[in-house]
Amino acid sequence: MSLILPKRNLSRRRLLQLSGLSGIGLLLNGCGTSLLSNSVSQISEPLNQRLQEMLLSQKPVPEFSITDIEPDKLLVNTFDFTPKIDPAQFQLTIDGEVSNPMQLSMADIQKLPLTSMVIRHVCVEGWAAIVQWGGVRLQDLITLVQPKSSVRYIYFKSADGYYESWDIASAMHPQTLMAYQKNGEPLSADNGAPLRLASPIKLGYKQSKWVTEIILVSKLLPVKGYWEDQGYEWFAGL
Ligand SMILES: Nc1nc2c(c(=O)[nH]1)N[C@H]1C(S)=C(S)[C@@H](COP(=O)(O)O)O[C@H]1N2
Ligand SMILES: [Mo]
Repeated sequence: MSLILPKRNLSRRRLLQLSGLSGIGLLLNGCGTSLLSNSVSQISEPLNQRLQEMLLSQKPVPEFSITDIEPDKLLVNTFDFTPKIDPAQFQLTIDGEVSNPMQLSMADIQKLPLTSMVIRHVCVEGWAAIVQWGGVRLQDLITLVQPKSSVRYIYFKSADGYYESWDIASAMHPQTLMAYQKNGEPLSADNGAPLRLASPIKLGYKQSKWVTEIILVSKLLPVKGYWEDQGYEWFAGL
């Protein structure tokens, strides 16, 4: 029963309404002191044209059904330690080459539309698992911060020191989520709570757990990712 989540398939038009001034104002009522609501008054522009066009060209990957979930197959794969994060104190910072840098609490994030998907997680070490992830679309968070048209890449910093970089098109994909639920339950600390990346289009090592900061940039740095900097492939598409 807890596996069945409401699935909100918002049309693009509806999402733009939500991202617009009036929609966000309604959506975020009641979080008057957060930085998100302070900056919503500045959100009046649509997404830049490059990213808008990118969204139109993206096709979703077929999903599995709830009954396909393999609860025991997702192995915890943590290379250093599991950071202890108090979800009430947690703030996600989104900055870089953007017009509207933001800090969002979990309460702010959970007011945005919830997307749930059942996909296969594939680890390069030779195991895979069908998992349900629930969370906010990364494209919605990116839209909120208003990226400059120069943006091509996105960095993710994690509380355990892990770091990753992605191409912006993969980050804008409709099934790339910042997840806070796994298999219909709140995400556990081991699986990346309070917030982690989840996407059917990238290998497991691209899917950072315990993400604390998202940085939008025009150029890749010499430092690309925890595993990539040890020789693993950077794009790591599935
Ligand atoms: N911050 C952080 N994110 C991470 C890792 C990690 O060690 N630290 N391991 C990666 C790898 S290799 C995989 S397969 C998945 C595993 O996710 P899980 O532990 O929730 O199964 O997390 C990825 N994200
Ligand atoms: Mo992995």
